[in-house]
Amino acid sequence: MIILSGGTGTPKLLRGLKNVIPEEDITVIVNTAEDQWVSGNLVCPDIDVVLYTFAGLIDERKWWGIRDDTFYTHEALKKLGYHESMKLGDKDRATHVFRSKLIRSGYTLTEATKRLRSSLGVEAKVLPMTNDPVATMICTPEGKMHFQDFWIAHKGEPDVLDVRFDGLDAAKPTPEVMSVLSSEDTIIIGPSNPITSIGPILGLKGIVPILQKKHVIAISPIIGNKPVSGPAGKLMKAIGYEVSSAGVAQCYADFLDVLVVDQRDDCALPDARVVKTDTIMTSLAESKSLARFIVELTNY
Ligand code: FO1
Repeated sequence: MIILSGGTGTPKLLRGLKNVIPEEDITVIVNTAEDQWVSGNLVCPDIDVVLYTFAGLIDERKWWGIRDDTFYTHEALKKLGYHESMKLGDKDRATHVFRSKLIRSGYTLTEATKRLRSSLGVEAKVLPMTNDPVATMICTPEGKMHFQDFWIAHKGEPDVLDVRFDGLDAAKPTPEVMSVLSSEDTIIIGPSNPITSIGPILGLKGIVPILQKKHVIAISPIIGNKPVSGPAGKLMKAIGYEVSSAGVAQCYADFLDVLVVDQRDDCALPDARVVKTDTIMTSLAESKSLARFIVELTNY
């Protein structure tokens, strides 16, 4: 089963899915546009949340970082007068140090992620969307800033005028991504923010034409007019989409076959089938239940 992921919505589904089908049957294609070099190391939030979820390490209170991590290095840096806006845990930082060492010695991000998977005992395939640098930049009245600076340092508060993906036009999807996408008939788009979590994957050359030949099932991260979590609403509105499941369907209009929406949502679509279930995943049981629903829908 192939799933596109970014942010924290889809990992909640993966937490359930790994209990419903064999983990080695899952391939996750992950957004890398929110990656950022912090204090000399490459932090890949959307890859790490997926790795930590499969490894059973994710901090499920925040959906980033490692459970029960400590922050001694982050605090020590602060005492020295250097403040990292991304609060990196000590064990989490080890992941970034190892990944960056591999990258500096010539590994691609895909190869480095494969090494991390094996060190963490993750059997699912976790594929970065590209090995090339791409950065989500948020244009605000205060200037253009990296997504992490907007979300963490500025607490997601500035008005959003536009969203740009620096480097996306020149970036190529990896051969591994192209190969797995070609190999399956059904592709799942997880309940992630369609603009900044899934948008960069779709913006890579060649991805949309492949999806147009596939059966694409997306899960809406919006219920009514509110995103389940995160900045999806603000970002969708800024780019001119309605904040609703219909707005999500518009983002995927070029290839969408089925949209899974919450049972409380009254979405109806002219060009895609709408199916309803409980999409809120505040517990493992709810994650498993949505995962079972998706597995049945795909005739896995
Ligand atoms: N999110 C925060 O709101 N505050 C943080 O200090 C923070 C640190 C952090 C460190 C590592 C990591 O992998 C993710 C982290 N995140 C933090 C989450 C991150 O900003 C977003 O969840 C992702 O970019 C997904 O959209």
